[in-house]
Amino acid sequence: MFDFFKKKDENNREQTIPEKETNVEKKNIFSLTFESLKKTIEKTSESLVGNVVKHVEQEEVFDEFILDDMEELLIKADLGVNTASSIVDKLRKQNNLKPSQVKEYLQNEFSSILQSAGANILNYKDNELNIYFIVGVNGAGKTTLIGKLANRFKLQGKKVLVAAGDTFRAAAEEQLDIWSKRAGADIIRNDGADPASVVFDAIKKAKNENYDVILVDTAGRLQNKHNLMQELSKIKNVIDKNAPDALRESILVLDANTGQNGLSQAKVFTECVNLTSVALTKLDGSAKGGIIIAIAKEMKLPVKLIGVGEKMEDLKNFDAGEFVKALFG
Ligand SMILES: Nc1nc2c(ncn2[C@@H]2O[C@H](COP(=O)(O)OP(=O)(O)OP(=O)(O)O)[C@@H](O)[C@H]2O)c(=O)[nH]1
Ligand SMILES: [Mg+2]
Repeated sequence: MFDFFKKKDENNREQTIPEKETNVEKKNIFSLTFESLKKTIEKTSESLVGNVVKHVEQEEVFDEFILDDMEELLIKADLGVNTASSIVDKLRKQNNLKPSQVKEYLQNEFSSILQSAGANILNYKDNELNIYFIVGVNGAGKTTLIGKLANRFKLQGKKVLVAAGDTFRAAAEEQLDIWSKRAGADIIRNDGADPASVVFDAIKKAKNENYDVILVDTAGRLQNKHNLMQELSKIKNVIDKNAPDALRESILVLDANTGQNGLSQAKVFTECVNLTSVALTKLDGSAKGGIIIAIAKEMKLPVKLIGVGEKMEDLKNFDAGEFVKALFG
């Protein structure tokens, strides 16, 4: 499979791959099969759907006790208080619904919430510079995501530059260096420098040398550290000012196991850098994937990528329709 893309790369990088073939390859490399998706979100499905449905569906009517229980179970499944109560409040008003229909009701609700957050496809413009600004708390999986994304873009024949904007943590640049070498991407690093200046240099190089993609790594930071959050705004301003015509995505990397704290992360990070999407990492084995729905509902932010393991190829596209089907399937 990989040879297919590599061959295209070596022979003629500019040539468009016929759409039909691209889709086939994308489905194989960049998407989980339905069965793997089901397995990956098994625990999330149990907590978000299985537990609720089991508790509710045998009842005769939706009385206040059952509705309260349902709300509590949804909150426990990392849906967040606001999203859980809005789903239950809506149900309260639909007095013709029976508890036996709870599964169908939840499925429709989750689908429409995810759809209303926007498209799941990572934005990319051909023949333009595409800048992906990667932010998140410590250890969320930012550097790993960049390595995986660099690999993905290289497989698609793109010219990729990685900007080592984490000049803070010891060995961060080294880690990024290893990932970019593995992916075959170039790197800009300037150990100990101001991250904004590394990003400035990266944009300059990318423009001069016609890169397709810049992936900007940043140091992990807790959302309550005001100074560090200000530093992110500064980097974002450098990107906006120096590459106003580039396609720009600001991606929040969220560890799926963070649960509801992810909402507070999304709120503060988006205030600083105007997020366009979320990458949910470590979904493999997590029972807390319900946060995807809370973020869609409260922040109107689409999840575009999911991390399902530590290896290069363990980055997959998120497909809201398939996700809901697998949750309920
Ligand atoms: N199982 C699993 N592990 C992951 C995934 N993504 C990242 N990890 C692991 O999470 C750990 C942290 O990953 P990093 O990429 O270093 O995280 P980071 O956000 O760059 O960390 P800081 O730069 O310290 O803030 C590593 O051990 C990764 O292998 C994933 O999707 N699944
Ligand atoms: Mg890192």
